[in-house]
Formats: sequence, structure tokens, C-alpha cells
Amino acid sequence: MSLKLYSHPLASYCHKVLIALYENRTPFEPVHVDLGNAQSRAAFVAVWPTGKMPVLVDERLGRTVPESSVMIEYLEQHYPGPVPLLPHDRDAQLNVRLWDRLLDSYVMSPMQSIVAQQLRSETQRDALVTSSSRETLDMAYELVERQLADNVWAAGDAFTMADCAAAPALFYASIVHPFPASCRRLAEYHERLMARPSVARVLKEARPYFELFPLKKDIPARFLHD
Ligand SMILES: N[C@@H](CCC(=O)N[C@@H](CS)C(=O)NCC(=O)O)C(=O)O
Repeated sequence: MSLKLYSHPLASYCHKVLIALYENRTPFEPVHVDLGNAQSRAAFVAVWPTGKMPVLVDERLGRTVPESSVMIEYLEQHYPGPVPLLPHDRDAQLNVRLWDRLLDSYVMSPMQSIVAQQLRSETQRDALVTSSSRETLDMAYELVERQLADNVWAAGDAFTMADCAAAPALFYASIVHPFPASCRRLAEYHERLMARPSVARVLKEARPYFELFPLKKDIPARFLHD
């Protein structure tokens, strides 16, 4: 297989790229990375020194591609499929990149910070980090709510890379910091994302690993079994 994806089934940035691969039925071989295992970690860091997942290795073209958004653009360029995750029009591309960045920066990042705090022992948690992450999520929820007044998907009428970013970010964010009642469009968008077959597949594959998620008790039952 030409494409290898170094990833873990629970990791939100891995979900982002898996959704892109599943949308276009792009064949690839998953390489399971266990950062808690010294051997697996060392093998992964040898591939990409930051130790951040996912990483795509294209053996056909001899390329190692890190960073989820770059990976999705790379797939569009070299392995395009029926679902264009980046539009052809350059202005429309800017809009997709904008929403991809906004979702990564203001939903994925604060969500990850809250989860990271939960992974620490209670005495080592920083309440300020958690409260400022919650404030960022509140701001981002309102931002996305406003954007959805005129858009079905994050960056327009079509499902794009921005929605690949939105799905895992909002899935986990809705668990660690539920949407307020005022964000009705956001809640409906979240449902549209969860109903997308590529997203449902990724979440089903994550199920056996939800045990490792520190807030597992808050995951809605519908995501835990069929
Ligand atoms: N900017 C990176 C972020 C990747 C990232 O944060 N990955 C997380 C998993 S979702 C990770 O590898 N965390 C391991 C660690 O921080 O040790 C991307 O877009 O791919």
C-alpha cells in the first residue's frame, strides 16, 4: 500500500484525516502509534520528531507529510476522489482554510487543553487553564453559530476540509463543554456531522479506546454501542 497513516483511533487530529480518507475511499494502511509505549513512541518520533499525530507517509512519491490540514491538501492534490475537500476556486479555498484554522485553533485546541487537565492528578490541575479554555469554547460556539446562519457546512454548501476539522473537535468539545441552548444551529450542525458515514465510521472505530478517555462517563450512550 502506497499510503501509510501513523495514527491512534482515539486522537482527534487523526479523526480529521481519517474522515478525509474515508470520504474519498482512499486506500491506506493505518500504523497504530501508542505514545505510552516506549518502543512505539521511538519508532514514531523517528518518522516525525514532534511526536504529534497523525503523519502520512507516501511511499510511492517518497514523501512524509505531517500536519492534518497539509495532509488533507496533499491528498486532494495527489489522490483526489469524488468529494473535493478543497474547492477549485481560490477565494473559496481561502474560506475553507479560514474555517479549518478557526476550528483547530478555537475548538480543537481548548478542547484538548481541558482533556489534558483531566489527565492530570487533581492536585496538578490548573483551574485557570481550564476556565480560559472554556471561555474560548464559548466564544467559538457563538462564532460557528453565526457562520451557520447562511451555511449548511462550516465553509458553505459543500462538505470540505473545514468539516473534517469540525467533526472531531465538536464531538469531543460537546462532551467536555456542552453547547449552550442559544446555539441551536451549532447543535443541528453537530448532528449533521455525526450522521455523515465517514464520521460515524471513525467514531465506531474509536469505541474500543474510549476507556482511555478521561471523561468517558460523559460520552453519550449512542456513541458507545449500536
Ligand atoms: N497541528 C497538528 C496537531 C496534532 C496533535 O496535536 N496531535 C495529538 C493527537 S490529537 C498528539 O499527537 N498528541 C500527542 C502529544 O501531544 O504528546 C496537526 O494538525 O496534525
